[in-house]
Amino acid sequence: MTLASNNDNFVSKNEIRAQFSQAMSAMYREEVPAYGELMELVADTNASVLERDDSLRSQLSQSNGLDRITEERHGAIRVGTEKELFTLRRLFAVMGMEPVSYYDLAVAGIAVHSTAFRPVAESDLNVNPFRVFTSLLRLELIEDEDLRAAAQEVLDNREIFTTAALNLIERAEKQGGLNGEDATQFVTEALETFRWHNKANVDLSLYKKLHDEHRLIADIVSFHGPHINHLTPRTLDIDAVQVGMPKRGIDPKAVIEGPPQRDCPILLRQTSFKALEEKVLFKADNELWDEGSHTARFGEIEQRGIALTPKGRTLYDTLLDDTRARVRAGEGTYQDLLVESFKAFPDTYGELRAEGLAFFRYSLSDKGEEIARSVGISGSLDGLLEAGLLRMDPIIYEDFLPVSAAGIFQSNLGDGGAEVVYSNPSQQSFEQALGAKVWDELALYAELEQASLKACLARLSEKALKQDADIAA
Ligand code: OOG
Ligand code: NI
Repeated sequence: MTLASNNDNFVSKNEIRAQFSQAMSAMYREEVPAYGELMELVADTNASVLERDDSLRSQLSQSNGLDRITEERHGAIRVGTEKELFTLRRLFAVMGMEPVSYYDLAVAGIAVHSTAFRPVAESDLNVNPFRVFTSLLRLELIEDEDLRAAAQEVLDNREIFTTAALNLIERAEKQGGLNGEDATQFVTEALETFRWHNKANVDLSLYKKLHDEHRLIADIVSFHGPHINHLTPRTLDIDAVQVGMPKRGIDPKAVIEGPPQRDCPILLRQTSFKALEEKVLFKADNELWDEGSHTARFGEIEQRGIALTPKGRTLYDTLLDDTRARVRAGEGTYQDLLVESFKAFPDTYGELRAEGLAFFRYSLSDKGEEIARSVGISGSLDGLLEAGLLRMDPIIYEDFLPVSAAGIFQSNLGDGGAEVVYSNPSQQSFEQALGAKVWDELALYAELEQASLKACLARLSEKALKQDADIAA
């Protein structure tokens, strides 16, 4: 199949991304059958939620979300070198995915820092929201000098991109896009970078040393490329899917990460099934292979809620910290204490707005449309909302939560992994490797809110201003 192209003869980036995310999904379903099973469970759950919840259906169609339900998903990869990250940025740019936000996953006790490549504009997110959470290994945080050198050598000698992919990236950059044939080939070639390899790039002894240092370091260094380690469909009822997993023979992690269940969902809740142990062949002498195994790949689900302002995010972080401190103090179960702590987080959209805790998209209500057409009006946001002229819908959080990611990491490292929490952010060195600055996600949400409000105010006041001008004339 050749992708349709626009007037410049270039296929739109959104279209390339949609094709890529579909190809990735098909590949992963084949590689990890439990993921296919999870996708079916999620589709069934979403369908029954939409059947019983008319207001959610209306809200989703208002914010163009209805078509996105089954498409909504992210994936995650981990790379070993600055050069790999730099080229990945260029590869994702061909599909309209840009680095948003900086995450220091040292909070998970892991020597990586990360960003998420995703569409930035709301209209592009609406076409296809696919994101790839991308982590860069920080080899400098490994203390053992010999091990660090051995890992560096393996990484320096691998090429994670096909030659054709590299050529097509360059062509896309030079031309400003790809034609149908090139775009189709690009998707095929780009996919190769994320494929699973059951033959390792190292011998068993180096693998074991890397693994002893940290399982994720072994995962990053030992293979030919950054295999996709999970994909994540969106669910409308994460609690139902969590309960439904064991019934389908899927083994979920113990708790759902993020905020508790609420009337007005905030940020991001996520859970996963535990990573599978897979057979791997390790390099041995005389072109022979040693048999071993590696545990890395899993499936995850996410449920997204409203994006929080800095004030809202601070409250979220504080309540989460409180919960964790109380669990450590033995005051109760994580789940109970989480629910209790979060009683302090307002749970109506009215309060969330009035207290400046969350971001909203404004549009004219039917009454507002009527007024705009007939007389026009101006007024404050509060006044216009009170008069029922504006409608407000949540702006959905499109990014990630490092503490939640840490929870997902931990559950996939096997039980008994000690909780190491330290922080060692270095956004500047990350951006230097990336060859670009990351977008500030909070600024993006604030801009979206302001733009929606401005558009409403302009429409409402158009007639009123015109009448004022007519009177003056
Ligand atoms: C990244 C984990 C982050 C999420 O959903 O928070 C992530 C990884 O496992 O490499 O995907
Ligand atoms: Ni994830």
